[in-house]
Amino acid sequence: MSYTILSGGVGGAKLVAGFDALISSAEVRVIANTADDFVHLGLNISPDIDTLMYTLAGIANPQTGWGILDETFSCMSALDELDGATWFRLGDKDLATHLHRTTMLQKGNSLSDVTAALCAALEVQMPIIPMTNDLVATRVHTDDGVLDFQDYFVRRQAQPAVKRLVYAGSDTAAIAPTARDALLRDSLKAVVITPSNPYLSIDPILSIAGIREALRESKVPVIAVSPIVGGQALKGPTAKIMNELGLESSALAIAKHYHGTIDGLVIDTTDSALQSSIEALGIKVCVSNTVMTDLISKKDLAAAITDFAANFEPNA
Ligand code: FO1
Repeated sequence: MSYTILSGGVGGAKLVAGFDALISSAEVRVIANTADDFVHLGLNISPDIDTLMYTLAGIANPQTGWGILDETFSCMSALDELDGATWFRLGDKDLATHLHRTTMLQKGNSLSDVTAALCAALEVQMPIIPMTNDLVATRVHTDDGVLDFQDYFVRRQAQPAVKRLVYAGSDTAAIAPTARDALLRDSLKAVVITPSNPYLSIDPILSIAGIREALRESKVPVIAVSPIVGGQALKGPTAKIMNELGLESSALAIAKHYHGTIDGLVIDTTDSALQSSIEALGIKVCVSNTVMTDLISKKDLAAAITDFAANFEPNA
């Protein structure tokens, strides 16, 4: 039995680590959001791919969730001396990833092939697959103008109020071939949507027509994990964005957001009172602990999802 996971951001990588601890890597594939990617200091940077790669390689910085453990920032310090751009913190080892990815892309390799090569070098077993090999970029329409994603998320610390999100390029971007394979594998048991920020990390993946088509073609349940627990996001600006978009920040609002795409939703025990309202939408509910504080809780959540998928009977 295999699982294909849609993931973006730090929260998503935590659940992927739980699946990695629970199931052999051959049985799990991850489709990563690439709409956070940008060219910075002349380098092609793919943050959500790198967070997954470093997490699965066991070298991710556990405090931030991004970048590499025990990193040095000599290049950033020297760049600062030169009045270069240091707002996006790139560690010396992390820079090697961006330098090598940029070189391989400039030689004409696809992002999928580059990612596979980097994962092989870091001995990451679980396939990490970009949602597309084409350029898609999240642009954040705020009350302070239209911002590129990292400008909004990092430089502006996600402070400007979000009015609209546009995934530029998604209307023509093709699903990566290996991403399509991962969604249509014979052995597939379920597609899992991680508790990433739906607006910033998951919707860009779902904005690719080929992804939506493959999800429709695949006959397996699509199960999401709510990123909102007790009305709050565990990390990042999910609740803030929901409020700015005029939505209540609740697991029920998450169910409504994914309605039509998902068959099941995993909600935290804190939100068990919402179960019947969510089931009324025709979405099956699994109530579990969804707060991942250590490897055990990540693995337990992955186990709760595989049990949910195994006993899945779509709502009558
Ligand atoms: N996030 C920050 O808040 N500050 C940073 O300086 C920063 C640097 C960085 C470098 C490499 C990388 O792969 C990710 C980095 N991130 C940083 C996180 C990144 O903005 C987010 O992980 C995703 O783009 C959104 O999930």
